[in-house]
Amino acid sequence: MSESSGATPRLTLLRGDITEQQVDAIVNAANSSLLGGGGVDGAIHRRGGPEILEECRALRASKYGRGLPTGRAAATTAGRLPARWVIHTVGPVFSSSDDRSELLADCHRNSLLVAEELGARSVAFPAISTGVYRWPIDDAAIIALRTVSQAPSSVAEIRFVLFDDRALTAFRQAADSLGLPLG
Ligand code: AR6
Repeated sequence: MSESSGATPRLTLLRGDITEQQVDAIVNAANSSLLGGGGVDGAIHRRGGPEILEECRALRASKYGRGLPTGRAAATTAGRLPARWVIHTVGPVFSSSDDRSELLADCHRNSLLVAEELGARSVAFPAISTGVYRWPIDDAAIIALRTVSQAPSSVAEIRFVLFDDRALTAFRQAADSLGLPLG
């Protein structure tokens, strides 16, 4: 059995600001342009400084000329942030008529794959798609936690950083209903 398929990452939930996290990699809820936006994306670029945008532009000029597709993930430096890397992923916009849950799950799976390629041991996620993209927080929490708990990973700690009490409560309840132990 490979090292990565044997380990179970420690799962933690906390209320806070993802830009302040002392982890190897933080995940950004970006958009396909990779050129910044509001919400967590805006905060990461603002606090991380121009180096992040420079690397995003380089990704657009090379591998992702048409933008980063929804559900995919790509890494840059974290600039001035305490983390070493930012893993940018593009969540789906919520739709009540079209089930895009697999795309939201892909964001989590692909971000963890990129983290593994980087050699990151600790990764912090925001609640992807639950802001501007309007995904209901209770459902997003179930998808996020179920996906990371099922993805084989050599990452030692997966941390969800929730911006408000409502989101923290939703993630705690989701962990409880999925029977996931929290570290
Ligand atoms: N730390 C942790 N969580 C945060 C922070 C922060 N500093 N700031 C906001 N949140 P959103 P989306 C929470 O809108 O829904 C951007 O313009 C927020 O409360 O950032 O995936 C991008 O460029 C919410 O729960 O991302 C895209 O265009 C969660 O982060 C679009 O928004 C996600 O909210 C992506 O929309």
